[in-house]
Amino acid sequence: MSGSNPSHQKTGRPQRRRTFLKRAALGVLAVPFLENLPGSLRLLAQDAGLAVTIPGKQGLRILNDRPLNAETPATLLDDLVTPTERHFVRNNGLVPERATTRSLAGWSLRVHGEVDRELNLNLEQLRGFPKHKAALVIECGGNGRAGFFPPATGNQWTLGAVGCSLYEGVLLRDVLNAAGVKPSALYIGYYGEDAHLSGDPKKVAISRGFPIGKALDEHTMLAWSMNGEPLPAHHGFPLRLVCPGWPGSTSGKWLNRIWVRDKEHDGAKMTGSSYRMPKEPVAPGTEVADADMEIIEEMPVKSIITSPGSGIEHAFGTQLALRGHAWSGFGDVASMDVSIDFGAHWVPASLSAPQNRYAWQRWNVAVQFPKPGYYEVWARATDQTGVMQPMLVPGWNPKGYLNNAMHRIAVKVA
Ligand SMILES: Nc1nc2c(c(=O)[nH]1)N[C@H]1C(S)=C(S)[C@@H](COP(=O)(O)O)O[C@H]1N2
Ligand SMILES: [Mo]
Repeated sequence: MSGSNPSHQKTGRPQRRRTFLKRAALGVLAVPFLENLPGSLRLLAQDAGLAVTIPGKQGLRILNDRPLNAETPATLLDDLVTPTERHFVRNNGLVPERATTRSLAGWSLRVHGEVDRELNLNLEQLRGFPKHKAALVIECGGNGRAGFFPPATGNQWTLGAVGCSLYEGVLLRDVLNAAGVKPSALYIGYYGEDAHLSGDPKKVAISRGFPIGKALDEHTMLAWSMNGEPLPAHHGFPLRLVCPGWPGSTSGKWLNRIWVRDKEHDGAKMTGSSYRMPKEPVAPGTEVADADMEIIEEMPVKSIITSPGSGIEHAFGTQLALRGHAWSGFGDVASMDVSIDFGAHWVPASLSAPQNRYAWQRWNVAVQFPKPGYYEVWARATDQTGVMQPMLVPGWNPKGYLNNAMHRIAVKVA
């Protein structure tokens, strides 16, 4: 993983607990259908090294079961367009019943607030707007959290809370313009149908948003389809926002309401330390007052090595082909380089243009090792503003956001 020993996946769990879990899970070995186990047992089984599946997903690593949070190992992110089975899942609350029953009865999208006319649109009416289709990166703001020390609480994502799937729907701006955006409009806030973990209907699991400028930009979508199919239950059926280039938390799922506001939205997980960074850099472990934090907007430049995986053995004297993806919330990625000598020399990789703005970009390179032995391959993207990925974990922050350290893999050349 990024910023620490590349040959180990850090889980943030102390070793003692793992051993205990291993023993505890042996009791469930006799259960033939692991996917039918209750969630807590699935986690135990996974910790014991058994293959645990989430229905509709393949090879994901479960970090939390209630709410469901699961990331994708880097080698399973090799596709240019991430298949739905391999797209990470980040739920803050409980998947709404509608997403499983697939019923549209009683569903509409309400658009209200600083608009000339309130809208209530069903899916058929939404389909009447000009269609929009794009491959878009969604990356959780906490992707890479496991690399921070002292550790930040929350899901210990390593590299895999990112995906680039194909979304189809309409532009948010077309719908907002149909409602007529008043000059007083400053920000939008989203609401979805997922319930708070407590089950308390007065509590909201998450309600975030973004400035009206981002809402009216030509890339922000209301999507009903992912990879050519109606949105799956975990990804927001029947409608979600896709706000590319910004933290995944802005891409509201199970969407049923957009509130156009005359001030910054203050819904659940918009305030306090949620999805916020210290305004000024702080020493690791510092307590930061809410007033000294600011909302995360663009996600920084980043890349992953999707092939080969870490820990492979490679035949001496032959070239090793490496590839992966690179992306940035600040514009296209301009160049991609790899190093096989801990950053002493860099080899440029070939880098493809994105298939559309905010899609990730494929990179490829072949390297030759000078002698047998142990190597690390480091991969570094540079975006079009000239900013590159840091070698080590960047600025510590209380919630462990925005770790875009270079991905490193271990290679044994023999
Ligand atoms: N309604 C709702 N929208 C949501 C969330 C949620 O829990 N509820 N999680 C957010 C977060 S934090 C992320 S990173 C993305 C994850 O999208 P995915 O599960 O499709 O990968 O959805 C966002 N939209
Ligand atoms: Mo997230």
